[in-house]
Amino acid sequence: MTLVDPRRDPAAAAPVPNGFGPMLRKEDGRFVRGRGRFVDDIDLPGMLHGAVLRSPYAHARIVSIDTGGALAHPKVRAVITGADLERRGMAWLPTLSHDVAAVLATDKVRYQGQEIAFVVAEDRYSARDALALIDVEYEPLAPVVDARRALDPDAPLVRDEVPGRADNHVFDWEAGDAAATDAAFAAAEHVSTCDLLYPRVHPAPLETCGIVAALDPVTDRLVVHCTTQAPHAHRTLYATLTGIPEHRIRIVAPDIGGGFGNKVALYPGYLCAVYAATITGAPVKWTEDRSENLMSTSFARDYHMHGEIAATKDGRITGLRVRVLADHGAFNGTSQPSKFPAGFFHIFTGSYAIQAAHCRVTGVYTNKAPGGVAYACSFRITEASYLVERMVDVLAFDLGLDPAQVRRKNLLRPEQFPYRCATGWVYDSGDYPRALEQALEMAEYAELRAEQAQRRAEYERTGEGALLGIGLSTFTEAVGAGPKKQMDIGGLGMADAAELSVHPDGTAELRLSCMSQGQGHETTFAQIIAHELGISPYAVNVVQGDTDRTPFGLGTYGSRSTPVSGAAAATAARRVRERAKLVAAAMLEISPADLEWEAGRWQVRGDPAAGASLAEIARAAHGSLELPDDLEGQLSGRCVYNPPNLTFPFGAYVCVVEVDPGTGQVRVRRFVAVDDCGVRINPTVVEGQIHGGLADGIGMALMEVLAFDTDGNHLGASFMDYLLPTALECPSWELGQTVTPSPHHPLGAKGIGESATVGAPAAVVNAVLDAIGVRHADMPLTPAQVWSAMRGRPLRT
Ligand code: MCN
Ligand code: CUM
Repeated sequence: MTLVDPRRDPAAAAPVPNGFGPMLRKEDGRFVRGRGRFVDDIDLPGMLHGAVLRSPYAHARIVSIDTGGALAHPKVRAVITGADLERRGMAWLPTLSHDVAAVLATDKVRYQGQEIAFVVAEDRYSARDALALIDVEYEPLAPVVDARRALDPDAPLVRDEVPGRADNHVFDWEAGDAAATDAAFAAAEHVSTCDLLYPRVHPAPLETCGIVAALDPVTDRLVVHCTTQAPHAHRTLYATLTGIPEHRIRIVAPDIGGGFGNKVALYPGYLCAVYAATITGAPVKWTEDRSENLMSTSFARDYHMHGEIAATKDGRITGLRVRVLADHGAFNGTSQPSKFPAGFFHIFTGSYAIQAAHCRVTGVYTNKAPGGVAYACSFRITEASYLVERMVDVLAFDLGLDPAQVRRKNLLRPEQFPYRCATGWVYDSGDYPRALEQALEMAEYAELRAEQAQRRAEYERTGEGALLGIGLSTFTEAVGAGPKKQMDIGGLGMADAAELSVHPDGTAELRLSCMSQGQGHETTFAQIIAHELGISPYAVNVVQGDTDRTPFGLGTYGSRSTPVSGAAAATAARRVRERAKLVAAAMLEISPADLEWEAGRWQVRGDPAAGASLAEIARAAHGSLELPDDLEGQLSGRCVYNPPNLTFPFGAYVCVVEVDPGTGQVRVRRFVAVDDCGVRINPTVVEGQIHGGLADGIGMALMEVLAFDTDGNHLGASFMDYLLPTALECPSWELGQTVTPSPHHPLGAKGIGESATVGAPAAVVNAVLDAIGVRHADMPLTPAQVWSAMRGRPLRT
């Protein structure tokens, strides 16, 4: 693969053919030189520093808070408590999921790490020191930690501030046809059931969350530099929550060091910094440390699932039924489209033709941090995909069939697309059998099975050697929310705008509402414009992350940037191209109908030598050329794109593991991943996204978990305890691809940012359980878990 080198003179750089293709990321020039500019790099004159006092208890009544000691600290400028916020009506604020959440605790604390007070000092060290000088008297209460106990009649009440509330129930929600599904199960030849936990995990971006809030004394505006995946949505939320009108708020997201969903929500620390800036009149910076990030910001998953799968004796699936208990923590603060309390979980029939399906989800409060959905989840499709991919393997186990055969028998066929699944999603396009066969071929599946049998026989004979396991996952994703009629976040419809201006010299500026956190938008979105206008991607400057400079849109999560903002950018470019045609016609004194577009220029049909390049047209459009009355000068276009449907990327994964039966240690020997995200704009970036997601999959399957003890103490508040996968745990990925364009996306592209995180965990788990011949054991499959499972006693978190 040849790569275009960004260090070369942009003007000299050969445009990638068609704009699309592998090229090094433009943004990496500054990142590899350490010249990225992140929120914590921002230093404003007179800036103060905030620190948050957090609860040591999971559940306790606050008897009193004495801030006197902290206020006496010579460098402390202010100490804010819940009582201060309460006077301004800001102690409790609405969440995106129809609940309220405490900004600073007033009555009691509901999870360990909950925010109680905010100290503002002249430097970060003094702010932190002063936390120890605040005296809080607590009356500890029994916590509810296990979601399975949350609805017991004697369970401690998490949300007793709500008058009349008698239990920890948040919501009940269902999808699919219960009666038809019951009938399918009643008539089934075979039924397999399994209880599965998708444990609580954390996105854990390298850069933690942070903010610098400042009131500009000259313009009287609130300027917020913040780690946000959704700058415009945050602007609307700040306006709603603070009462400052939206035109007086500017949100700037500089470089972001990983989001993974963690930077979608508004956190108490942000609001405290904004409040502190208003009362002190000085800019206030607040940057979390690692423990704060792991303890208090958006966790992910925490779904207890009871799955039932009905089938014929030869493995044709006839029904799927799921009952979910969802642990939402102390406040229902999930960031997701507001009409979907369980996100997009109801795509749980996955890649299979299962028309009798029903799921019921019950949300409960516990004494744990709020949040939910975040971590490359596509709004709970991770949980759904894990469920169905695991259930298919359980079915194969129970029937004594090969998991590849069961998948072959049940995958949707290409001629079934567009396919309406049992819960109403309309899959846009796909060829699932092709992806599966390609993955099995790359993995040399038959040979692997033979090696597995040989190794098992050897182990049984000698008690020595590693066991081999082969795990499959054939998953379907759904990314690119809207359409806005069905999907909104906090009442904001999920559409995105893009604006494109071509400068007089023919280079261009693209202004986007989405916000890269490492996905390479500065490169790939420039490639989209290059593709549409026939100019070099180096000639396109991509502007993002500043609400004063970019059009409104809902931001980057749910892998929606390419499906939504990408479509907006392509459409804006096509509008520019059409405008350029009219200008060219005026230049050439010819009818527009006689012009054709070829490689970045409008030329006369039948006389290709006569024509004008985009740069010549741009110059003319900004110049003194006489244009028709109805044609504005200059060369720009914009688009607000409301997607007609989501895009449905998919893939087939094969994971090969070796398990040491003596220690339970797992080594991932190979990982074959065939992904289909439709047309690939930049294959190198796409592969990078897949690599990252596959590593996530290994992390969740083998080591990541936010665990709690029975008192609600958080047991994973550092990277010593919350384990992330490194290159050491990852094999050299073997990637394949198929290309099934999305029929409704202007470029035929589908999102890819979360596919591997969604699809990989099941493949790894299926492989480990296949190696040890165990029907089911919950993630993470640590050595202790594997060892116990092999002895018939899998651990339960
Ligand atoms: N792309 C492409 N061709 C396609 C699809 C995508 O070239 N057919 C490119 C895109 O243009 C973009 C990248 O691949 O540069 C990812 O695109 P997309 O699938 O649209 O996803 P988003 O840009 O919306 O990214 C969001 C997604 C999410 S939701 C999480 S979570 C996640 C992920 O991206 N967080 C990440 N990948 C991440 N990667 C990094 N480095 N850091 C994060 O925080
Ligand atoms: Cu759900 S994590 Mo991503 O959608 O930012």
